[in-house]
Amino acid sequence: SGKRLRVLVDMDGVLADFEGGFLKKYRATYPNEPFITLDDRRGFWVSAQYGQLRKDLCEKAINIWQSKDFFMELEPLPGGVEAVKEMSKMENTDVFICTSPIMHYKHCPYEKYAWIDKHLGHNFLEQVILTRDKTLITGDVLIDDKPDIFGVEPKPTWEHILFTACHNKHLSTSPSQRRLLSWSDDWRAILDSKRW
Ligand code: UMP
Repeated sequence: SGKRLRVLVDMDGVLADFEGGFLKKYRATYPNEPFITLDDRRGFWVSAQYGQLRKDLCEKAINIWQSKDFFMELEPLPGGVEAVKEMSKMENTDVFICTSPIMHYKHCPYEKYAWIDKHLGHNFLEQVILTRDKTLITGDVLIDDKPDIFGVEPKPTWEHILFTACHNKHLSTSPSQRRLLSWSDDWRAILDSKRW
């Protein structure tokens, strides 16, 4: 006891179904273009894998998440909203949503706030951190589906818990890298392991 636990939770791929939302809108927008099933997704960058499929598909992919209503209409991933609500009610626990908006800022930052308002409630907007560099943010844990999180701070305070996603499930990670397989996995044990 004594010190409060600070939990940072990523949004895309952890709370909101970015991959599923992308594939659905990509296929609806470009019904005659090839696509990559979620099972065949490899690597964090969707645009890079589409660019490898065919050069011009990189730009077509980017166009999908730059469009109005893309971020707003993402479905919640199973159990995520419930888990975040539960951990925010725990004693000595502070939860923040730590998310990197795309640089095409017309819709994304607004829609991220609107999504959190809709699914977690207006008061939860106090807990939002928009940053392109998560290494600057101090916390005990960062639950994030991106395998490599780097920035200007070489020694971030948080332990990165890799949240399993279609693009990272086949990755062999170092033995020290802990994973959360889904929100059905034991996230409470991970939090408890970081308490004093
Ligand atoms: N993103 C891209 N290109 C991709 C895949 C995702 O720009 O190929 C964006 C969408 C999210 C952001 O807004 O990157 C990921 O942010 P974090 O999950 O790291 O917070």
